[in-house]
Amino acid sequence: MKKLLLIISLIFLTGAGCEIKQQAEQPAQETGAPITNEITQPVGEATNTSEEANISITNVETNVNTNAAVITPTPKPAATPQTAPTTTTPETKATAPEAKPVVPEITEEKPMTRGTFDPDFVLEVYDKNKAVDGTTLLADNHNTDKPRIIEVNMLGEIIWEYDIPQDLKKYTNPGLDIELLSNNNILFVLPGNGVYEINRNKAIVWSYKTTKISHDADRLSNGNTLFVFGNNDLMSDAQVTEVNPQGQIVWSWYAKDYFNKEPYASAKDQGWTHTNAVSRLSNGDTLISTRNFNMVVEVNQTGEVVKIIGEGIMVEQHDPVLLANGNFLFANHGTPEKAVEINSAGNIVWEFAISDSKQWPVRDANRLANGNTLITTTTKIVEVSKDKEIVWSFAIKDTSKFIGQASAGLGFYKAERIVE
Ligand SMILES: [Ca+2]
Ligand SMILES: [Ca+2]
Repeated sequence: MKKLLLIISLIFLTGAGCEIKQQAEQPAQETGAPITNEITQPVGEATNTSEEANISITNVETNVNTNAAVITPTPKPAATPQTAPTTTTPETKATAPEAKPVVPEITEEKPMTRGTFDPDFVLEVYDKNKAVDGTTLLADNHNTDKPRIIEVNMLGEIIWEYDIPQDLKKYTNPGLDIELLSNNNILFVLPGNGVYEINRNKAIVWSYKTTKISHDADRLSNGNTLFVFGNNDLMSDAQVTEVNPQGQIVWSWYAKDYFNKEPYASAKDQGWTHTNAVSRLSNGDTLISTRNFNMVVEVNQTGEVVKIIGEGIMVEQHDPVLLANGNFLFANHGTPEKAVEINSAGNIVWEFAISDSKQWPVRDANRLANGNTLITTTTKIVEVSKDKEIVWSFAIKDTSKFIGQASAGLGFYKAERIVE
């Protein structure tokens, strides 16, 4: 039986590009001497997904052309394949104290779906042993001429892409929200325009058009779609609306019915409430992130507020999620911005700070199956372990235009790790 050894070694250096090197050695058919074939091609050109290979990933020095990758086609294992693992010893430069070698070893591996690496991005960290294997679906608006939804593999290669239609590309802010549906379609929000469902062939299969939508939409288990409106919302607006597949409004929630009183009534920052997230809980209640109130409210089916969550801790929070353990995880603004987990008593039980101003603002935090957290900032999507080690980091390479308020409508917005 063939045995496949996969060695992944990764060094990340600040500003480094990424080189992918596939290597294999096996006895030459006649001489027994190792043979190595190398071809050079840009990252992202067709890569062989069917051949079995030993893969090593090495970030290269900053002066290396990051388009260049050395890819060595791997012969099928010989009758007596070499089984001893080879270890790549990372180079550590004195000038790059951040260098962080990781040498995970995996003995069996389902082939990764390969794609095209966009040189505008950089895969800064990939710890094969600690990251949750899968793909990452994200909204990408680092090039405002080409806002898109992309799915990348763990190497950061794009394996699926949907460009927002040209006539709609101005509707990306605030909140180009994306969500993978159970039918493998993708639901996304174009703020100020509508919510769309597309299939993997990039055909729009459902939509609901309204100018009063922003930030977040969810497909519910009954087939309805729930969305928020918080971009310059008025007291007369519904902050949350649920529509059925036929586009009829079946439920709505008006903050004015409960919060037309101080200190809430006078709130104002890009709208009255700037409500930016909603989710339907298993008990039928609805969790609503009223950003300008710095809290999340749980409302019952008649819209009555039954619980206030995060008061005193939340600061312009984004995308709160109720975890399986009853805690809440959310992206929190403030200085520094953080991903924060609080328990049902309202105490912080975990947090991860993002102090790099180029990553402002932080707008998504998702808990993954192994306890890691996927955090989406404007210029990076980072996966961090429970003990706060960054185990995967996918970044926009050129952050020069990410300055202050201009960053809010640029770059990444939300991301989901998809695990089969
Ligand atoms: Ca959503
Ligand atoms: Ca989320």
